[in-house]
Amino acid sequence: MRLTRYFLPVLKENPAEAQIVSHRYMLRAGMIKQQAAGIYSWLPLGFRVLRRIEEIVHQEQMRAGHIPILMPTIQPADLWQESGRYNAYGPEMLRIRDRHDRDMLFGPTNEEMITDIFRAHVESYKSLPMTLYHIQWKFRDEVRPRFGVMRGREFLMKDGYNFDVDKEAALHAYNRHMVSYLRTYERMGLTAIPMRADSGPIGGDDTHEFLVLASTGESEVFFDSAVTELKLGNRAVDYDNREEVAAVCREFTTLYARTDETHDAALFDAIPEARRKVARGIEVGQIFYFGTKYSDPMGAVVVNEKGERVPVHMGSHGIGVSRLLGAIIEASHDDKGIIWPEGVTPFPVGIVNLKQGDSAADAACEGLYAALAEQGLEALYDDREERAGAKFATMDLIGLPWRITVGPRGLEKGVVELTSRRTGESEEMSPAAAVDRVARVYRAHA
Ligand code: P5A
Repeated sequence: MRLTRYFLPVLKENPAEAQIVSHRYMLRAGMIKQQAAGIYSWLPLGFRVLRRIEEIVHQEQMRAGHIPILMPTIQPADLWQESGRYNAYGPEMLRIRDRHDRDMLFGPTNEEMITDIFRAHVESYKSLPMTLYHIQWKFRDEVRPRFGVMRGREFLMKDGYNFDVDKEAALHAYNRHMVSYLRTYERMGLTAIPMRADSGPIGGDDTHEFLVLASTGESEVFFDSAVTELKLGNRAVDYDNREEVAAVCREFTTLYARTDETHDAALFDAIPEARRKVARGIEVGQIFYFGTKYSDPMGAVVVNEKGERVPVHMGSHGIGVSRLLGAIIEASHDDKGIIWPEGVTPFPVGIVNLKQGDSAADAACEGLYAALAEQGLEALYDDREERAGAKFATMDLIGLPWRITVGPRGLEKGVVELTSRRTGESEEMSPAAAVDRVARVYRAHA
């Protein structure tokens, strides 16, 4: 993408309404525009990151054997009356009446609708286990929408729902989600710690939230610092192997890690003092096992192996897809701007032409641009007639992990400069070597 042909409405000034760094940088980098409290348009740069995050979520869900679908944003109230949540949900639910005076709502979550789909089509345990998920906009009329996409009213969620014949099978689905979430967040460059939490309006006894530590986080968390060292890494996990999946979950949930809702001071005090941490965190996901809470009242039953009709066991599992942009920026930035992890960056690399219009510099940039494209890497080429300082400031603000700087002086020696946004370190090398280096970094992330 050439910057002169792109739409990147960068702001020079700090927007007054932004209280936290991610919100400030998302506005300044021209990623989002507020349309109403907690409701945003996604401008090209923000939309690219959102799509990257969705892609990783899809890949990891499908790797775990979960099936993508798409349910509507608008739901009929009847379904929620059946489950008993229509009145219980309160003012967070945006209630709508259509022209026929039918009560509708903008979905804050989809437990009822998915249960309705299931009961219409599935009759036997032979179709199980099954997990369906979608990535769809939700609306919650939050009392205090704030911090940009972090607590929106309209926000993008991945929500998945498992259907199993009994509790044991459903707990395997719960564990499978936990492992797939760990992998999902790691691919985004995040450490998200599963913490025992409270189930709130979704219901059920078993629930974990995934928290990214950040001083601006809305949740108070208590944990053993050793938990932050755990990594799933590239290990292969067989998602069908109950014991193997459960073992990974034990590894990640045995050390003390809880939100304030479930905090237990006595257990916490038993941790060696140097490892006892109280901090703040951003909730980027939550998983639930709630058994037959929805299948019972809504009549979602299957015939089990013994020929008995039993309500199906369910859980639901959510990732805050749009919130993740904010969480990643909170976890990865400096005073000049965002530092995107390679896994989610809007463009893998930026090209800065120090002297636009200089025939050697222009030709070298075009050459780099084409060579990167050949490697499957779409560079963002700053081809504006701007001062070098302004170009660097834009690149630093939007946070591409790698920058190739091209100028007439370097080209006389046959070199360009490759700079890491994270370390700030620069190295001179031939254009071909720079392309090769960047391509190698991204191959490692593929
Ligand atoms: C699980 C999937 C649920 O709704 N039902 C379907 C369950 N869980 S949840 O914890 O309430 O939400 C899942 C994740 O969505 C994100 N989230 C938000 N993101 C931005 N703005 C909001 N107002 C908002 N509310 C929830 C969180 O990441 C949460 O973990």
